Amino acid sequence: MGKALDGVRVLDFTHVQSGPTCTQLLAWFGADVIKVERAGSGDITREQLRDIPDADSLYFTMLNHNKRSVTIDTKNPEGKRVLEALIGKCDVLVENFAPGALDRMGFTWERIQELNPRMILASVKGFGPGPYEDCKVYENVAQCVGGAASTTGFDDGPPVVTGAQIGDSGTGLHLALGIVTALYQRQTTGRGQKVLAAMQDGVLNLCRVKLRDQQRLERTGVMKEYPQHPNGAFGEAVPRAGNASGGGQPGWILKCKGWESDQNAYIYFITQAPVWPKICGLIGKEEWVTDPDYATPAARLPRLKEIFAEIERWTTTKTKFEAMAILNQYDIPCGPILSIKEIAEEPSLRKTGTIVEVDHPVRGKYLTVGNPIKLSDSPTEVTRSPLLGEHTDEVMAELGYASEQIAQLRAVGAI
Ligand code: CAO
Repeated sequence: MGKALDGVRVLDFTHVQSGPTCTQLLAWFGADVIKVERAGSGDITREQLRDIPDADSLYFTMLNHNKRSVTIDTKNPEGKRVLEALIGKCDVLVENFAPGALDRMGFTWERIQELNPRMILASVKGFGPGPYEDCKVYENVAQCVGGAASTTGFDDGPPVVTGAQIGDSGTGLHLALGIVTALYQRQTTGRGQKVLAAMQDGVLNLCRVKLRDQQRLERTGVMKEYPQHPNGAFGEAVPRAGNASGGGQPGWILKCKGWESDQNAYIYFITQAPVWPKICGLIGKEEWVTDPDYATPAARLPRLKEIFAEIERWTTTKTKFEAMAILNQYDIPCGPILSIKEIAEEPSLRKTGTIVEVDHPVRGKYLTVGNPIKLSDSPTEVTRSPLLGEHTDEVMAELGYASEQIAQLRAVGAI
């Protein structure tokens, strides 16, 4: 079966996490992704957080599946010529260098357009145009400047970053959508264009509901579903909401059987209004169905702490999986806190290809997260990440270089 992006050639100048997640997605959808790396060292993540000496790290392998690797010294004049040939042949150039690095290599947008007017130039940067546009940015910086850290954690503690890589992988996803959209528009215009996904913007997009709450707070001075209500105080900015639900249905994380020794023996419990009578029945509080202090969502809001404490008395008598099974019988929305170990071992995720075992010639078998986006007519087969420069000769031959020329370029350090 063909793939959705068959025939699309991507010149992949990405490194670390944000850019590589984007190009890995494009590769999973069928694009030919040619990753350009520096000879000898390559993407810095090849050697970061290594668990096996001399093997590409899991950090690298898990972000660079289904790609080809070529080594080119982009500062060498001969190397630049090879790059020019590649730019002429490719549809998309993706990069996440520090601001200005591509220009310093000599590949300004104007030069790229001269070489290939159909080229789509896609970039991840830390910030969009403005006072911080020249700054380098990593994941947690993006979480801090995009609104996530100030709104994560508990009211009485410091800001907290999340383990979800919303700055890197989140921005990679945004960029991938920008690229396929630009490819679509190119079908009618015949022209390429620049696509920019700034990490601050990507994180803020994912924190959209917090900007909603900022404006609600400014208008009314209170947000009744937040834990600060009714006993705490609200300041000028959206506060950290602990584990409160982001939407109109109050929720909280509650202890389950075994919580004393297992730090993941918890469940997220949502007191969805339509199933309130079922919740009351389950926890033995039938009187709350009709008691005016508890009968309506508005009446319950100032009493959420007490309500969740009562529900927790029930959840602590069950394991998180027992609680999940019972609650689902009553259509009560909930979610056990799954450890990464439990997720890695979950058979249904293996079956759908969301968790995949991959074999690598140096490191052997390892687990990775497969393509989370499933297309019925473009299934994803995850193949291992390339060794450094594994495809240099192959790609050079495709560009029309003879083997003697390739050897010569290698001798002068251009590839
Ligand atoms: N041959 C020769 N030189 C190469 C090369 C190659 N194949 N590939 C890269 N280089 C050079 C670049 O030209 C650049 O040189 P100059 O600074 O002299 O122009 C140099 O390598 C370093 O590039 P960099 O500044 O992008 O890398 P860094 O390690 O200093 O910074 C990062 C890393 C991520 C902070 C920065 O790239 C950045 O801010 N990127 C944008 C935001 C981003 O994507 N952040 C997320 C990263 S994942 O957490």
